[in-house]
Amino acid sequence: MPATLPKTASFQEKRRALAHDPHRPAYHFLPPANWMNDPNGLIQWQGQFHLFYQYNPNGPFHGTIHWGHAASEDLVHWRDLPIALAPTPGGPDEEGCWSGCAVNDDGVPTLVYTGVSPQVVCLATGSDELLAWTKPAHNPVIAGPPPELEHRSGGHFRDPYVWRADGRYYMVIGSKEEGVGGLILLYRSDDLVNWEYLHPLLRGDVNDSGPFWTGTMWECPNLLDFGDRQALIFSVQATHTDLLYPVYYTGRLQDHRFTPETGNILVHGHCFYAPQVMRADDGRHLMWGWLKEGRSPQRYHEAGWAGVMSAPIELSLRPDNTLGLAPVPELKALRGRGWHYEGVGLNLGSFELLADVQGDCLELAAVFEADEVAGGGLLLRRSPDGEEQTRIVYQPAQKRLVIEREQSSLDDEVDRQPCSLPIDLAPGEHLSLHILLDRSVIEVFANGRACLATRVYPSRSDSVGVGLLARDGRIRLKSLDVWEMKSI
Ligand code: DQQ
Repeated sequence: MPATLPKTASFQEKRRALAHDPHRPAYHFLPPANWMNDPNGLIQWQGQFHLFYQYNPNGPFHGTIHWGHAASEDLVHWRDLPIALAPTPGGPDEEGCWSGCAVNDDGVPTLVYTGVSPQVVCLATGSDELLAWTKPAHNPVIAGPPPELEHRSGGHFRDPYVWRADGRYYMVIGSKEEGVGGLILLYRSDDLVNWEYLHPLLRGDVNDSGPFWTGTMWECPNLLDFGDRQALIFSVQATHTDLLYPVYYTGRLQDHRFTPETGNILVHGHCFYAPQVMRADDGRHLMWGWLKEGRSPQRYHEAGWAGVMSAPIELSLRPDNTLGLAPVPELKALRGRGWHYEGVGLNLGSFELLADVQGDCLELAAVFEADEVAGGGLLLRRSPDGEEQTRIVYQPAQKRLVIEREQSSLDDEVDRQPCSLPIDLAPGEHLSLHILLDRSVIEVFANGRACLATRVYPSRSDSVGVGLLARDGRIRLKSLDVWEMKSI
């Protein structure tokens, strides 16, 4: 935040002060200023969507964690609301109000969250409009891990996620068994206050590396109900500073036991983390995640803000029991000027810039012909001379989509490692990419079943070109649509 702006500045003043930052996303939600991490407490209340988030009002770094709050009628435009939770001196959340969820407890809005330190479960009940929150005197409602884990979890016990079934409350919470792996613990309650520990719902194995490593500690669990199948989603830590990725398992939850059938990394790219999923009134499973910074702490201190929320993503259960992901259709409301192309082809070793299309806030939908996407793809954020550019390239031999970032920025304080998404196309299947570009944010949805997210920080103001690239073979686009996206 510019040094001239006092801490007491209003949300609006803070937003205005940062509005000209070329890296600051324009149509993804982020706080007025300072630090943000996980989405929390997602709930639809009296028709409005409420999004809470891990927030530090004291600067762009993880510390003094509060719950920021915003609301939306359409999932697209958000209104800042007063901070919902702040640490209470002398209370069980004195060192931070960490992640948790929101529950409609027979008409009483209730936040179930992590107090630190040590990590415990706390409650807060809300006023009718969700604007004022009261912490009951009986906090914490769970004072720590179950006795069997007391000396084996290293105190890792956080991020309660609550749902109702058979007239009772159930809760999953993230933990670990040191040297063994991550844990999701299951609890039950009738009143959100008195909790009975049941057993681990899922256990990780730190020594098992395939098909993906599930790390040493599991946080931010979610339980999704798709009828005859359920899904567990959680985020995987390697160490407390190395946050890997969110993963999911689908399977069956029966008699309080979960039998996983299939699993995968939910969003690739090491940028999207700690997602939370809510059930909207219309039945959709809606997910937001934290998009971490890909630049040095020094850079985000200078910028005055760090962290941004992903686009709202709808999750679905596919016929093969994997999860499908797609940005919600409500985002179409932000589309401005658009361009449509059909049957564009490009020969080996060439690239072509789209003459009329430029921008750093765009939505793109590209459908590549099945057999003709060899080593080709799209160019984004390209400067006219190509000095800066970001390439989204499909590599058929490796069966993966790569975002090449080594030329994304001239600034050596930013991460320029490539990031990739495994995607295996069936014979004859087109490669269909749905891309959201929002200044420093890139989210790519591939064939409705896989997602790759990353951050780029071009340093040149003219790095706004868009183009096509055919590197190792010929490419042919069945169609390409590009829209300018409006700011929210
Ligand atoms: N972030 C929160 C924790 C959670 C972690 C702290 C995940 O509750 O485990 O800000 O990013």
